[in-house]
Amino acid sequence: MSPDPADPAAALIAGYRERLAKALAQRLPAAGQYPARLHEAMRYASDGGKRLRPLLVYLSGRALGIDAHRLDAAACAVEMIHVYSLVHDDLPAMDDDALRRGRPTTHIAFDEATAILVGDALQTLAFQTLADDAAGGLSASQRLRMVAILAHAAGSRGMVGGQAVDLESEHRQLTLAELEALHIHKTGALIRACMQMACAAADDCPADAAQALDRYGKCVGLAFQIQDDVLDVEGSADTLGKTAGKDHASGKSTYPALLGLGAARQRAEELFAQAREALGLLGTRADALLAFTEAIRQRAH
Ligand code: GRG
Repeated sequence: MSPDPADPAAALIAGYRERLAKALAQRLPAAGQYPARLHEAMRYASDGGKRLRPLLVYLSGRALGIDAHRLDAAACAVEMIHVYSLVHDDLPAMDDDALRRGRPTTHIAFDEATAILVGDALQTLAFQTLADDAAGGLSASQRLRMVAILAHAAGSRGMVGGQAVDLESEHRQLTLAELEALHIHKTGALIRACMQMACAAADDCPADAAQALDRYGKCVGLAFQIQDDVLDVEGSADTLGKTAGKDHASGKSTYPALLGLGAARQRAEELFAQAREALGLLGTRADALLAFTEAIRQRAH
């Protein structure tokens, strides 16, 4: 998902990636700090990944003319919530996965109880990060707004709610509308929150720009999840296992299983096109966000 380094948007994105790595390293508890093992596990879990959500925060902020230092806390906070969700999702009580980001999952590398605590601690640290961010130069009401946006997106009316329905769906087949609602909550809500937090960092975000970014966020969030389902099927040797609306490996309903691979790809393409269209209103200021959207669209994993 790395754009061409000769391209100016790619250099900008690489710069934001580095910026995020530094900002995150500063905010995560230092190695060796009491309790050392938990903090080591938090750092382990937070390492790597595409950093899609923080990049969306920085690039949306750029499209609104906001200085990156005002966005550091939001970029870190959304990544902390995302990492916590992955750590918990990988637990035996949920997806029971042994590998994540090409390495043993946190509960395998450490232990199950530690992985639960890593998720808990990353979640609280996300909100502390937003609340404490005096260096970002945001007003208290802007920080409060970000806390509210992120809490709503991560909670039972957002990501956690989507996860709950996802778990229920192992026992019954979802309709397409139910699957779409699940994804809008489980994956889409946090992605949409990236754009909303960028808007909150603007001192005076024009309503039409906020609406355009929100529409963009909704489309990209859903497209990303459909694409994830498609990539899962394409990466699986046993594509025949995805029939009758369910992924036989996980028992869950997926887009390719419900619609067929071609129609699922087409649905993702439509949503990416709508996302691009939404950015039109922001003009050239959104060029880097547009380039990043294209890199997401073309990702292979
Ligand atoms: C356990 C509360 C709780 C929530 C879990 C998002 C989620 C909710 C679980 C992840 C399940 C999953 C693999 C969904 C597919 C789309 C997705 C969110 C993939 C992982 O995100 P990436 O690709 O991961 O951005 P990296 O590792 O690049 O950060």
